Amino acid sequence: MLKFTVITLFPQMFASSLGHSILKKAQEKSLISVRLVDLRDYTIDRHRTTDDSPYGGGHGMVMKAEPLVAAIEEIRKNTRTARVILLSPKGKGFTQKDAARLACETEIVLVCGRYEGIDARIDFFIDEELSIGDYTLSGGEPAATVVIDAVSRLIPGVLGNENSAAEESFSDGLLEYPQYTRPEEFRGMKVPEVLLSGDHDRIKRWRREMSLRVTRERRPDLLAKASLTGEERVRVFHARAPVFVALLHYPVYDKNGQVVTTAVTNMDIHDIARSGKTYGITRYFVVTPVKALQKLALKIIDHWEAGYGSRYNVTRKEALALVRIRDTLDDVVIEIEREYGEKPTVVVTSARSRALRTSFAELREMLEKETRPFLILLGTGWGLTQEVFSQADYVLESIQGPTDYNHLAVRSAAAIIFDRLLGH
Ligand code: 9D3
Repeated sequence: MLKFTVITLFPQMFASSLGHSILKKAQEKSLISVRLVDLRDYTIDRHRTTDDSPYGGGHGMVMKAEPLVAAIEEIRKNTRTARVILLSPKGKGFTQKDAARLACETEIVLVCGRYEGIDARIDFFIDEELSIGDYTLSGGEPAATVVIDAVSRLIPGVLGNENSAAEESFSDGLLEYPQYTRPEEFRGMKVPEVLLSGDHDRIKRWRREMSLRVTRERRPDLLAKASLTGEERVRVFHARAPVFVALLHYPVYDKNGQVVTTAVTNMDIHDIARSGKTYGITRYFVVTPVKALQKLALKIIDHWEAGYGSRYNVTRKEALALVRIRDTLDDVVIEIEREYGEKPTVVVTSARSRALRTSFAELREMLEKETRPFLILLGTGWGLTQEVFSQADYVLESIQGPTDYNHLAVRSAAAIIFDRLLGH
């Protein structure tokens, strides 16, 4: 039996929530009890006041400490083990973990505040302070109701089926899979075929998959803490479009608008590889038709991959493993298509602002929703040529700082683009 005692100015507010359904049954079965203590009964003055104006001035009223402490001490006299909890907007956020912890107590005292706050000296008479979320309530009563409900459900016998609580959301840290009941078709919407299949193994896998997807979509913060298998962890984080990057050294413009081949640089290879590795880029193509420059690029990579550098700096080796040197953009597109069975969606970037740009947010959303491969093209020199632009499916908006100086190194632009499209 878990005893709740609620100290409140409005005991009537609890009648409805405690008088129905699960909490009503839990009390009838003596699995929990709820005693409502009217704070007004612990006032000491003729007017039975519970609030007063704040020292130091300011609007609103402050809840007096004396009646609250009188009520708490009276309760503590009878039960030394009672855990006294103040519901307050500045408390620690109440979670399922707290509910599980509190379900092991024998007596919980919930103190509900009203007005703009409570005299700070109450702190010495309470064990902990809980909030139920980042929004403003009119008082602690709805929060106390929430705590009683969430805690009671975890007490053995309160729910009809012992497993229902465990099966629900948050138990394994994931959101719930979608549920359906009769009819099989409603307003043209059919129940997923798998649920009618009778194949319980398949149903279980489908539900797990849907839980993972909905959690990734709506509460990616939960995934980090959820209990996933290693395989699930990999799958759920790759259930997005694979993103390829190509750094084009040809065809690009020089500063006079001539189509040229630029030189391959050590730093562009290294730095974009490291940013790419950090943001989960699938592969980084360095495109140049010049054999001598290809050789140079390979030498740089080989030094860090297999040569002395591989022992000197292991993390750099991991990043450089993403790099491939290719002759032309067409070779890159064909290679991705061969591997993924689908032509990549080509996205070009440019420092110049133009009409009809796809925003970072739009592309980010596409990358999250889709599974077809994307190829992001980065230009060297004075930018990608018109010919490359005409091959593209999307033109990404340019990066704009607060000044009119706009001369980012391509590796800096790459890092910013990766963060905007793929950063947490
Ligand atoms: C001056 C700023 N306000 C804090 C946000 C004052 C204030 C507003 C509302 C002080 C107390 C309240 C009443 N709220 C609660 O007692 C409360 C609460 C909440 O407002 N949000 C989330 N959880 C809780 S638990 C208790």
